[in-house]
Amino acid sequence: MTQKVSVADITKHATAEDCWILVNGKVYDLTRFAPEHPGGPDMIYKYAGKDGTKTYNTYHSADLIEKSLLDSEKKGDFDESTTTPTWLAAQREPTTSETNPNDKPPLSTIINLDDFEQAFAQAGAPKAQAYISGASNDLLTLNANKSFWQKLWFRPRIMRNVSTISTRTKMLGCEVAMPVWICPMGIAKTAGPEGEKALGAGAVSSGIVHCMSTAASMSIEDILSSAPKTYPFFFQLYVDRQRHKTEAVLAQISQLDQIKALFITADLAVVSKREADERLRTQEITSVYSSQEKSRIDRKGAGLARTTGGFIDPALNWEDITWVREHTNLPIVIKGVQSAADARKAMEMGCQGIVVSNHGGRALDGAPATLLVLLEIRRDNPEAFERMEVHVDGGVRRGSDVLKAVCVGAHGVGVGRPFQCAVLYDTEGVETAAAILQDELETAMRLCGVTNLEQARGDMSFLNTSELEQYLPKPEGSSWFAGLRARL
Ligand code: 173
Repeated sequence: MTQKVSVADITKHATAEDCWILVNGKVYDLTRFAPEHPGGPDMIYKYAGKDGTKTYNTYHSADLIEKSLLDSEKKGDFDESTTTPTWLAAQREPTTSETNPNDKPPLSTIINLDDFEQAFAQAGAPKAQAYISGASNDLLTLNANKSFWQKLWFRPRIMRNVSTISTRTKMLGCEVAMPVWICPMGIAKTAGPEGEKALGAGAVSSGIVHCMSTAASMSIEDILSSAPKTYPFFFQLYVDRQRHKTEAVLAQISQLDQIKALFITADLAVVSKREADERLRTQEITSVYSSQEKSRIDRKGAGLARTTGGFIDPALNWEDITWVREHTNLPIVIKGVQSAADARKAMEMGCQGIVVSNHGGRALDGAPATLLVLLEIRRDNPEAFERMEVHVDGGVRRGSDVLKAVCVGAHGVGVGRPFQCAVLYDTEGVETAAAILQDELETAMRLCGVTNLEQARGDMSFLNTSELEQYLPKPEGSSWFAGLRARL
């Protein structure tokens, strides 16, 4: 028979050295686990001797805690009959940043992807908003990603009978309605209660693919349950400092037929400085902790990203591709390529694909706009597009951006924040975001005189790149700077 744990019992274990917490009706001893909690120990100590259910459920799948703890740490069922008004009052959150009282605009008023981000800014939980919309330092790369798509112009053809067109294509072996995938993004449950399930189900009804994140707030099985048993997904991998954990993840996903490609994130060796996120978190911590405890908070700020990203292995290097290959037969896609030289390296290592990405401006601020890198690869290493799939993400907000990417040669395009913000409206929001992109892509194709994507793929005669050329790095060895080095 399971042990019953009373309020009096829990409150006896309310310190970092002896820390019991109530989660979903069960009481756990988290003393041993807290220091290794990926979200940082403070997030756990905040609920020592208390009910942490609400916050736990915002970030994690229900079964995670059971999987992470030893049997001896599972203390038993919470005895509801022992609650007192004082204890219940003490369980109220000390911060208001979890919720936002503003109403969200009706979904019918949303007509483009930017509207989703605006709706989220208005009605999403402030902490989630800071995390999702945020990017590194001065947001240089975030803004450049978006604005450079607007410097690439079309050269349309006319009178080409565009009454019937198709956006259907194949990405990494998967038949899709259009060459768009939903980027991997952490903790989607902070955006809406259906979280990653909304991303999965929305992808299914729109005929596109969701690339699920290592940092998801739901288990892989939960996310897969949003789709029919044969529907494809991609999986994004962060390599863990504890390599055996990554090996276990690879073993797990290798068993799952629905996962069709492995995207290894390579552009975030360390979590960068996300100021919006850090400002909010710092405020929250300041209001919760005593001044003595505050000294534990380092000078690097304490945003959600930095406190949860410590597991990411900065030792990751090209040789590790061989190690990953030993643990999976899936196509390997390197996500985060930011130069033609690294695209070549991935190709030479035998990878099946790359994603030209700078993590949506959330990694190195000052990294080039992804469109510029895509063009650089096309100029300096066009073979890459033949020998593997070249994908791109970052700042894509219009179906016409998707067509532009395809004309440069891309096989697929990742879209992130707008989909995450659409989770505010659950699956229907995600479907609406995809339908908007689909409609915009079709319209752009018709108005460019393109009836199917194979006609346009890699055909730069549909594009005018003159405005962008000045921003491209000079080909290797020919720059003024390289000349200067040679003279020294
Ligand atoms: O961009 C991110 O926020 C991100 O990829 C991440 C994932 C896990 C932990 C920290 C950051």
